[in-house]
Amino acid sequence: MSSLDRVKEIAEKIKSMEIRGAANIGRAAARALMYYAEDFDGNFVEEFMDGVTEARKILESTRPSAVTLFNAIRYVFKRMEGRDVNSLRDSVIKAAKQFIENSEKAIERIGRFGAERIPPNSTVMTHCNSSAALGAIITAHLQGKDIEVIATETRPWYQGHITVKRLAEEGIPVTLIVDSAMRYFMKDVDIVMVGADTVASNGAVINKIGTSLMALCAHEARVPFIVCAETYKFSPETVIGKLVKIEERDVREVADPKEFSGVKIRNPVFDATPPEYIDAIITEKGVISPYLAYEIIKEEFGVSL
Ligand code: RI2
Repeated sequence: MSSLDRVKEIAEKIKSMEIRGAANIGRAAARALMYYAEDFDGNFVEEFMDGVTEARKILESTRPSAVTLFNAIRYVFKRMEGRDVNSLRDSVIKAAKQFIENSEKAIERIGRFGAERIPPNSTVMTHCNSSAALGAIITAHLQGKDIEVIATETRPWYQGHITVKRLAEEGIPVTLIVDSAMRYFMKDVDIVMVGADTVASNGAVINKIGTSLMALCAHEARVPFIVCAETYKFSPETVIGKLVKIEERDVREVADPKEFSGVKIRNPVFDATPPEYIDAIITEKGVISPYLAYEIIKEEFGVSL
């Protein structure tokens, strides 16, 4: 067995979306590095470093828009230290565990802060399947706020199905709608709560395709549009001008090209919501205006220009 086997296995699952959801992807990347360190049975520092660099490359090539993946790896690499294999191994395992623990705590805090924003007897709309946004909705429900949820199915992967099943399990009244019905139902909604894959330094939020449309509908109807995002969703690269790559996945996720000869099919899976349509971003460090994204990036990652 090679020390990269479990890394490759996790990378494959991230690529095929068996492991999905931005937070989950970040934790999986940290776990993969931990497995690499655990499985490494060589004696040479150089060999360990070559392997961990290869692991990084494999993981980073899976989903280009998932900043959590890059930030999780960055977190572990920053804390990797030692002059021998044993200390390197221990530091990687420790950092990966820390990242996973911080991520779980962040979701719990966002749940608490987010629940404060959900009024009693209200209807919340959500898109896709975000553990951070669901945390807030479920916490509000557990606080006895008597809420209901309208959730989009979220083509082409139908992650909305996971959302509605989860909410129904919690005993929250929930309605499943097609994505294009979001404006039709916006008139019944008190607050929109979604997650984020990436937050850029100008406060734009990159999330599942259709999110920016939901923000536009909410804006038109004067419904608050709230994003739940841990600080490791913020992208340091955007400070130096890099644009967040919008992942375009296999078109067969949308339709079988063989049935549509002469037709071009496209499948972008994320879109960018500009900050002017976002009322607040709920992070584990508190509720902020999207225009404070740069400050969060500076504090979390340090900015060297
Ligand atoms: P949490 C998902 O991406 C969705 O876009 C969701 O809104 C976002 O990650 C955040 O999810 P995908 O992996 O981190 O389904 O809040 O493409 O769970």
